[in-house]
Amino acid sequence: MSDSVTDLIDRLHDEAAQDRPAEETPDVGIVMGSDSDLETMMTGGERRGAYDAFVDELGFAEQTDYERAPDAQFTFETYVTSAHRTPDLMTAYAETAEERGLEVIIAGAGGKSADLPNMTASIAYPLPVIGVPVQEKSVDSVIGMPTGAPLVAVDAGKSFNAALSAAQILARQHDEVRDRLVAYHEDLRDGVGDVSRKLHDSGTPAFRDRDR
Ligand code: RP5
Repeated sequence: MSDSVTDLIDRLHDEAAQDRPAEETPDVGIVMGSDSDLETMMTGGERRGAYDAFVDELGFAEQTDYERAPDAQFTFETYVTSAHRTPDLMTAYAETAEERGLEVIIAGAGGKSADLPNMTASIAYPLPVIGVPVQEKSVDSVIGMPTGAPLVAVDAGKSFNAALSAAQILARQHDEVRDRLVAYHEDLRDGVGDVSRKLHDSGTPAFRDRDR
C-alpha cells in the first residue's frame, strides 16, 4: 500500500539509513499533532513561537530537504505526526530521530489527550524531548509521565521557551549556540533597562500614551 503517510514513513527510514555528516542533518525536530497547532507551535499566534525563537533570535534555519542543508549552521525541521490519527508516523519519526541526526525533539499537541509529546519521548528515548501543551487543558496529559519515563515540558503554548531549551541542550556542545543564547538574554536585559528609564523619565501618563 502506498499513501502519503506510508511515503513519509518510508522516507524517514530511508533518511535514517543514510550516513550524513552531523553538520548536514537537522539539529532539532519539531512535531505537532495537527497543523491547527501551527500558530502556537511556530509563529503567527497570540505570542511568539518556536519558529520566531529559532529564526529571529538564534539564527537557525528551517531545513525542508533532508538531503540539502541550508547555509545556516544550525537547523530545525517541522512535521505533523498525530499520535491518534497517524500512530505509525509518530512512531517512525521518533524511532528514526536519533539516526537521522536530531539532537533534541520539540513535540506539541492540544486537546485533553495530548499524547504526542509523551509517546514521542518514550519511543525516541534516550533522545531528549521537550513537550509543549498547545492548550491549558493539555498540560496534565503532557507532563504526567510515569517515573522512569522522562519528558521536559514548558507551560501551555510556550513553544518559544521550548526552542530556547532545545538550544540550551545544543549549546553544551556548540559554543556558537551558547553565544547566541547569551546575546538574546542581553537584549532582553537591555530592553527592560530602556523601558524602565523611559517609564521613569517620562512619567506614567506620557509613557502609557507614547504609542497612541
Ligand atoms: C490534537 O488535537 C492536535 O494536537 C490538536 O491540538 C487537536 C485538534 O486537532 P485538529 O482537529 O484541529 O486537527 O491531536
